[in-house]
Amino acid sequence: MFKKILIANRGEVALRILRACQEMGIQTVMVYSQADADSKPVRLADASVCIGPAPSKDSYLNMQAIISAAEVCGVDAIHPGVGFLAENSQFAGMVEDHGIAFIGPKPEHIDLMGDKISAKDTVQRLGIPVVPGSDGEVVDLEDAQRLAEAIGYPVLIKAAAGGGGKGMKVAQSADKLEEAYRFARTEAKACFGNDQVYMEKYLGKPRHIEMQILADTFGNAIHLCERDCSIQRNHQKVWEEAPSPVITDVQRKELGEIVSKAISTLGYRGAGTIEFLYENGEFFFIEMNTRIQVEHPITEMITGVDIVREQIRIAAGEKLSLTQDDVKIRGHAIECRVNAEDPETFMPSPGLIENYHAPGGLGVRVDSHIYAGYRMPPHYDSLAAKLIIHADDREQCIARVRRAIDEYVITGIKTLLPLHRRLADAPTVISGDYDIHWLENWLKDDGDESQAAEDMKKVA
Ligand code: MV4
Repeated sequence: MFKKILIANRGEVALRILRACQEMGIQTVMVYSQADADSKPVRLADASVCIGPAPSKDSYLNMQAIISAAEVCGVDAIHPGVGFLAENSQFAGMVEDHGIAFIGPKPEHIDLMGDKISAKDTVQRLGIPVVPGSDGEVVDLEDAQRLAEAIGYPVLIKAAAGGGGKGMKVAQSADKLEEAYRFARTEAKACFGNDQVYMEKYLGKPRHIEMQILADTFGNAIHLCERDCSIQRNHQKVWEEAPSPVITDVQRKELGEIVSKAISTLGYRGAGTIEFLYENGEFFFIEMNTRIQVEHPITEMITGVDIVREQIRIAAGEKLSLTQDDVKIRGHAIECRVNAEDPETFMPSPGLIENYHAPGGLGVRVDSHIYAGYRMPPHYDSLAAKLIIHADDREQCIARVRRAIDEYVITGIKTLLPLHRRLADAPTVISGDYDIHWLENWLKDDGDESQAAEDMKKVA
């Protein structure tokens, strides 16, 4: 097992990884930017190294600085966390070239899944259901027109190097195809330097269901059930839950078996998340994330599995701590992302946190690096805390969400807590009958459920 791990990340996820290391008796080295000198993970780490000024490109994305810190501190492994370099195969390769273990997948699997065309082609060959669409790249407008006729409108043009909604454009009918095709290619080129696009049937009212997997280097692969991440805006998840309120045990078992078998056949290593759209009882693969996810704690709460601990064990060449038969769902979990943002405008709200009192009690977990006196920096994402609630069933879970939010005190900055408190009272959230567009429609109607419900019927 590793003796010392460098955590190449910041904020709540750095703290999360640090906690797993400390419980495993592993020393921690925290790298940080000048803007994070006073951060909680830096204070709690066994050692810390300033790797540069605030801008991410000069610090958390500075591969040479991170690897130099790893060399100087003599670490055995690097955990990349979420975002930054977590899905950068060049970094993963550089780390391993320096004889340091990368706590994550093999570089070639990061590349394979980073390109959405190769990802889709790979998982389809492995038996995972995908959205009907082009067989690979759409090479020109003529190709697009022919494929769209075959698939049937509406169609979605997507960037191969895309993700998170960038380089995506819907064409509702043939006369809109050229504009959509050119827009997607232009945006893909601008955002990713790669204008390759592919086409899929556009699903109008899907849910976003993702399955957590873990695979060790002995061919063992298990799934830790699904998460429903449909409550989102502008491709930013807001409220996530596990298990999904609409997936049955039979569906869960069936999809889980397909996914676990595929991941084992692939020879994948580590934690991963397979993303699906779910509509009319069917699952359609859209993407695979080759890293741990922000929302992993809700899976930990319903299964009792410490996913970060398993990541570290797998990277150290140990077997998974559990088999698929050991995976049982107990109760229900919900995560509210407490972003430092204005709950009306969603504008970032950095600054000094004056008062901070986290809720507690049975089934209440707060994953956060903030504290009274901490200054939320403006340089990075706005995630200040994750309020993770667990209870015996969904109804009690939502009731506990309400109680925990009523108890949560954060002053000095604005946060999304008021939004989450309204979501916990929204009939559609309580019924669980939402899709990926519901939140944006609900916000447009200023949280007026009746109007949003009418809107949903219109798009059906
Ligand atoms: C789709 C789709 C509908 N039909 N693909 C958004 C970014 C990337 N994760 C894929 N996305 C979508 N792909 C087809 N064929 C709708 C979306 C989508 C979405 C997906 C999941 C969660 C939130 C979303 C928000 C907008 C659009």
